[in-house]
Parts: sequence; C-alpha cells; structure tokens
Amino acid sequence: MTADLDSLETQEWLEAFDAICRVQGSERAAFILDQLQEHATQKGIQLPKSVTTPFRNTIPVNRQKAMPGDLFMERRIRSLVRWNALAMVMRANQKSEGIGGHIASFSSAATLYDIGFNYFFRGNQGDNLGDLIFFQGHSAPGMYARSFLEGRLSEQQLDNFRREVDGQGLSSYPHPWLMPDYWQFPTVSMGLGPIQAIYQAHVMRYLSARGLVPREDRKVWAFLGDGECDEPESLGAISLAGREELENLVFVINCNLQRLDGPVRGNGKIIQELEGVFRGAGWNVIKVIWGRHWDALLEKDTSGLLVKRMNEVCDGDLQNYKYNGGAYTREHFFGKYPELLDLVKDMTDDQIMALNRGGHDPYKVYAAYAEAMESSGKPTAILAHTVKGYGLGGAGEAANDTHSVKKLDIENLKKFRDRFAIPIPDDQLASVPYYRPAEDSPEISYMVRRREQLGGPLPARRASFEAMQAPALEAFIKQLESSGERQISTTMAFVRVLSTLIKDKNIGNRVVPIVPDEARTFGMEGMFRQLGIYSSAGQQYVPHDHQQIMYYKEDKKGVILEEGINEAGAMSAWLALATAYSTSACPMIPFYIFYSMFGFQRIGDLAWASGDSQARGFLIGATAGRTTLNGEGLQHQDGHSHILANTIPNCKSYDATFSYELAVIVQNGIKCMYEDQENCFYYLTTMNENYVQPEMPKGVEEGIVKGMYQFCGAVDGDAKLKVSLMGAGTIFNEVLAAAEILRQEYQVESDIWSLTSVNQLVREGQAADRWNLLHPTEKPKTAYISQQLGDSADPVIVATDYMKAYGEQIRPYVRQPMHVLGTDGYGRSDSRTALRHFFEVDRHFIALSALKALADQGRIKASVVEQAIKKFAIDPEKLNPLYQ
Ligand SMILES: Cc1ncc(C[n+]2csc(CCOP(=O)(O)OP(=O)(O)O)c2C)c(N)n1
Ligand SMILES: [Mg+2]
Repeated sequence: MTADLDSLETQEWLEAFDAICRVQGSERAAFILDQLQEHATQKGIQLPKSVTTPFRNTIPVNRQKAMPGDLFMERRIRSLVRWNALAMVMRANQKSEGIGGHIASFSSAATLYDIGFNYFFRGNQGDNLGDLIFFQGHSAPGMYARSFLEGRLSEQQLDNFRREVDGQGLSSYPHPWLMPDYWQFPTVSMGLGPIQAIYQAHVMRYLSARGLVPREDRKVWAFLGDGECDEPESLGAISLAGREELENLVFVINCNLQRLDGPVRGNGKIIQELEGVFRGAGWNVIKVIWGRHWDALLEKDTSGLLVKRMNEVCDGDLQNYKYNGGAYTREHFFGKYPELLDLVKDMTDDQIMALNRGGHDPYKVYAAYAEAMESSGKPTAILAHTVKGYGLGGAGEAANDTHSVKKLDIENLKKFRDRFAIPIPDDQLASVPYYRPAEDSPEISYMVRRREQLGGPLPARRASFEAMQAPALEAFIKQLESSGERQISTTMAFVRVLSTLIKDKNIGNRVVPIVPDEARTFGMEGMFRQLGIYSSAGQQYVPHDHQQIMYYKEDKKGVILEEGINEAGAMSAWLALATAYSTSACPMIPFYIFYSMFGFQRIGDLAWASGDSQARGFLIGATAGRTTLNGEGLQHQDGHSHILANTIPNCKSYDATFSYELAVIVQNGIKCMYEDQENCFYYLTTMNENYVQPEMPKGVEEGIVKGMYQFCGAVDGDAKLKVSLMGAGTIFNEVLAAAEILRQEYQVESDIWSLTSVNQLVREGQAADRWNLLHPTEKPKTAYISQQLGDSADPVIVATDYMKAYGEQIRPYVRQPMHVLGTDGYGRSDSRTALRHFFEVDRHFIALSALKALADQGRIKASVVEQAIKKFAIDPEKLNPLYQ
C-alpha cells in the first residue's frame, strides 16, 4: 500500500464519503464510487485491485439481521450434537482399531450447520421439494449425532458407524447408494460436491424454465472445506453460477485455515484469496471472519490499527494463536503495536482466547445466511472463519495433525465434557456413552419442532418416484429396418433414435440431449433449431445464420444443454438431471453425448459419484473405438472406455454395431430404468464409420440386451472346418469379411456372433459361478455365453476395437479354444485400413487367428497358416503395437 502523504486530506475525503452514506444511503455511495472509478480510468490512473476488501466481516454490526431463536437453548443442543458425534467416533474406534472417523472437521463446522438446520434448510417431507444440501463428507458424524438426538437413528445404529456389511450400519461418509433414504449427494471425493451443487442449481432453473418443476425459492446449499477449494473442480465452474445468476445457490466455505497435513495457506490468507476469486466470478461474497466479541474492540479502534493488524497476519499466524492460547495471542498479535496492547489491557488471557471467530458465532452466521437468502441475481459464497478441532483443546485444537484425531484421553475428555456441559459423571467417561435427553425435554422438543416447521428432518432423500412408460420397440421402426443403399454411422442412427424419443407423447418432454460443444461433430446440429439450446437469457442477438433452417437458436425454453468445452460440467448437468426423479420428483431422461475418450477417462470420479447417486440416464460415448475414429490420433482414440465403464457396478455398457441394436438397447434401457425402476444407468458407444445398416434378424432382442446373439450361422452347418467369430462395434464388419475369406479361400465355415456387451455377459457369468459355488449339490447354472456356444469344439475368435482385456473377460465361460484380438497400445492417425492392420484387428488377422486355432487343434496344417501370413501380406516380424 502507498504511504499516506496527507492524512488530513484523506480524512476529509473519508468524512465526505461517510456523509453520503449517512444521508443518501449505500446505493448512492456505491454509485459515487463507481463514477470515481470510471473517472479515474479515463484519466489513466491504475486502480489498486478491488476484488478483495479488508480482512473483516462483510456485514457491519448495524446491518446484521437479528437471530430470532433461543441462543442458549441452541448452544445446548449444539453441545449435545458435538458430544454424540465425538462419542460415536470414539466408540467405533474403541471397538475396532482403525475403523476411522473424523471429529475435527465437524467441530469447526458445528455452528455453520446448526444455524442452517434451525432456521434455513427446508426439508423434503410430503409434497415439499425442499432445499438440496451438500454436506461436507468429513462432517458426517455431526449429521448422525443430530439425527440421533431427533430420534431418527438409534444408539445401535450409531454404534455401527462404519460397519455397514450387516446392513444396520451408518456409512462413513454421505453415500446415497448405502443410505438411500438419508443422504442425497456423495461429497467425500473433494471437489465433486461444489461442481455438482452448481449444476443442481443450474438444472433447477432449467426445469422451471421448461415448466416441468415450479420455480419456488428452493436453494442449493454446499458446505465445503477451504482446503477442498484447491481442487480444480471446486472452483472451475463458479463462473457459470455467476453468469447464470444462480441466486438459488449458496456455498458455505468452512475456512478453518487447515487441511489434512497443515495450513491451507500458511503464508497467505485463504479467505481473501477466495473472496477475490468468487467476487471476480460474479458472486455475492459474505465474509464472516470475526465473532461478536471482537465488535467492541473494533468499535474502540478508531485509528484502524486493529484492522491493519488483522490484514497483516497470515493464516499460519492465526492458527498458531489459537493453538497457543490467550497469552500468546496478546504477545504476538496485539503486541506488535503498543496501541493494540493497550486496547486489550483490561482483558484476561482467557478473555482474549474467547475472542471468537465468525464461524463460531451464531449471530454472525445467522446474519450471513439471512443476507444470502435475499441475494438477488447472484449466487452467494459465505466464507466463515473457524478453528479446526474447535473444543478439542490440547487433544488437537488448531494443531497441524488435528484432522485425524479420533480419540481424546480422559483428561481432554473431561475438559470437553465440562466445556460443553454434558451431564456425564467421571466414572462413566471412559466408555464415552451417548447422551440423549428425554424425547419431551425442552432441547429435543425445540430441535424437532424447528425441523417440523421447516418441512421435515434432514438429511433425507426421496428414493421412490412414479414410473414412466417406455415407448414400444415398434416406435423405432425406421431403425429396425435396413437402411437400404444408404450408409450411415451408429452415431447418426443414435440421433434418429433420440429424435423418435423426443417425439414420444409420454416421455418426449423428459428427454434432454447434453453436449460439450460437439453437437456438430455428432451430426446433431439439426436439433439446435428444432429443440432450442437452453439459455436463461434467451437470445439477445441475431445469430448470423438465422435465415438457415438449422440456425443456432438459444432460447429460454430450450431443451438442449450445451455446456461448452466442459466435460466435468456437462457430466454434472447430466447427473443433476439423472437424479431429478429424487431431487425434484420429476424423472428426466438425460442423454449426454461426448467423445468417448473424454468420458470416463476425463470425468471418471463424477461417473463413480453418479453410480453412488443412483443416477438414471444414458451416457453416449460417440466416435468410439481405437481404429474407428481414425484421423484424430493418440489422445482421441478410445480403446478402453468399456473397461472403465465396467468398474461402475450399476452402469450397463454396450458396444452396438447396428442401428437396430441401438434401438433395442435404448428402448430396453428406458423400460428398465423408468418403467421397471431398476437402479442403473447406461453407457453406449456409437461410431462415426458409415456402412449399410441391415434389417434386424428375427428374435434377437433378448440376445442384444444380454450381450450376444447369433447374427448368422454357418452356410454349411455340416462343414468339416468351422469356427465361431465374435465381433463388436465396427470391427464386426471385419468379422463378416473374415468369414467370407475363410469360406471362399479355406473352406472354413463360421457362426457369426454380435457381441453387444462383453461386460453384461461377464456379469451374468460371474453371477452363475457364484451361485454354483454356494449351491454345490444343486443343478449348476450355465452362463448365457456357454449356453449360446454349446458343446462344439470349434474355436472362438473374439475381435473388438477395444483392448484385449475387454474381450478376454469372457474366457472362463468359453469352453472352446479361444483367441482374442484387440487394440492395445496408443492410438495414432491413419486410414482405418492401415490402423486395423497395425493393431491386428482387421479381417486378415481375424482369418489368420481362426486358421491358427484350427491348426492348433490339428484340423489343418501349420503350413496353411504360414502361407496365409504371406498371402495376407503380414510381416511376421511386425512390431507389437502395444509398445509402439
Ligand atoms: C479427492 C480427494 N482427495 C483427498 C481426500 C482426502 N482428504 C480428506 S479430508 C482432507 C482434508 C480436508 O481439508 P478441508 O477441505 O480444508 O476440510 P476440513 O476438514 O478442514 O473442514 C483430505 C485431503 C479426499 N477425501 N478427496
Ligand atoms: Mg479446512
């Protein structure tokens, strides 16, 4: 800061400004500042950076909204919550070392949650849709403790914290999959909560703009850690919230200045840094730094020296003061300036220690939340200054290692009990008993009544929804027929399936295409005009292509979500829609279409969170396959997304070859998810290679869904030499070509199988294995694959455009000799023909593998295979593509 060369003049300017504030109000004052700023830039004066304000509370004392409730009663309730949270974690670890749990995070956040529960969070009981609350994962013990006091959870359930295998336990963190009536959002993978919350708020607006869900004044609250804000996902989408003016969104960032290993910004100020970032992104920022006990000191400090000192110290110092106590704070914080020492000369060290931080002061937190509720046209970020491990005293308050503290020794336990006035005698302390006053006690009645008035207890999740009817398969008649002469890709076929769905009378308005700036790549630009692209601002400009049929139409009631080059955002939008059946009682059918390489690989953790969230919808990995998307090279060519998809238990994945397969899979998917209410979502790959789409053979629907069906059998069923060829995706066309070569040139007949889902087949096979293991005396079950292939000795060749590991999975269920071809190694750009030769998945390698398998069985001579290698112009010393 530059030096003050004329303090008298400065004072005059400040007084003049004060007079404007007093007489004409804050709006006029802001206008004058605006004018001054504009004027200064005209004069070419460089202004100091203005996105941050001094290190003090945003809301001045005289503008603080008063908290209406009973402070003492609420403090008592909060103390009970704190105790039971601690007891639950300690007891869990007494029973079994190493089961884990956290208390320091919740200790710092207790007031932040309490004020929400007592005054702000609307529940979702009955017809109420309620607010959406993203609880910070590590604060889960505090939520369980509150639910216990409310009578929603039993002692036995608390005692089963983190013991979930027997079905009675409480999940370690918020997991809707494990507690479907309780937790709404998985948050413990840091950074996913904030981005999910932003898109929930965005989608909430979208649903109301389309008239599907009433707008109301629902809010999305997200509680996050200050350390968590280092995750790119946490802050990466905040500009969307600012731009979209999501006043329905509130972030509460618990700035306890610490993360797991140590300070978040020891040498800086995380609150100031975050203030700048959020303000710059168009958010309303409310800093809640100092508690009310500081107010009198700040009032007395007319010189501004106290605020100067507050601005000076870094977070490492602030943490140190709390760790070392009042005397240390006097010496090192106030002691820097004699005037400040003088300011606290009448205070004891204990009183200095009791100078509270804003996030621990119910009045300050209430005022911040109340102001956030009135925010108009902006999302709000509340930056609350707290102490990590608050109340743990010597056991870990503000210590670098407090994050992992799970128990207090008896001395610290006594101090904790005394500090929070829990009536448990010394002789019972060792077992850390829970403490719950009687149901009709003033405390319990108070907290239960508050929740009743606010629409029901929280956390709570709506698990059921009204079923929707899937269209009949006949609705997709065009996709079931042959395309005749026309060559089209499965991506095109998919777009047609989507168009048919959108026109469906029952469910058409629930279908939402989502794209991350790739609609044209996938041939979906026709939908821009037809459906409109959702924009909360409508279209305030004339698009240059407005006279064209397919112009770029943005619309307040637009259906398409075009999220820009932002896979994480688009996936979060998908997830918000895929859970709308629960969060908004409005089942939606989102289709997120992306480059398959930038799917699971890029947003894998969000996909995992989607499984946990019980999402319902379709993910479409377009332009899939290592050799099918040929020109784009190493970073684009996907040979493993099906392997990644298979890591998610409730994700069903399919690699369709033909448009009728796609139609069957999509129709069946809608029936499963929305009509039969099966808890799953779908991943489908589609390709950009054009070829003729055949008519659907009779009776193959069941096989398509299960993962394999016979596309055509051997022409001569009694032939001496026969193989089974299996293929998927566009490599299936190579299989068909290989069968021709084998028949015409080697008199080898082929049964040809389309392998629509290796993953589904293997899951079914493993389930049969498992059943057989557990029922040794009963008639064993046979995997579907084994049933289909029967007892013949003919070798099986599997070829896909994915890594060999994908096809290899079926080996345990194939009794015949089996050989797998796949695309291991990094992709590269070239023609499809060259790539398929390079990766050894083309017709020649398929035919070669069949011949080699027959030679291994002694059915043909090895020399035939050798000659085939020559004939197919394959270099036997060709380098392994895996290592190239
Ligand atoms: C993606 C991810 N990385 C790492 C962790 C492990 N982890 C759990 S809590 C924590 C520190 C949290 O610090 P902060 O966000 O400041 O929250 P606090 O506990 O201080 O409230 C870490 C690193 C995680 N849960 N998720
Ligand atoms: Mg922290």
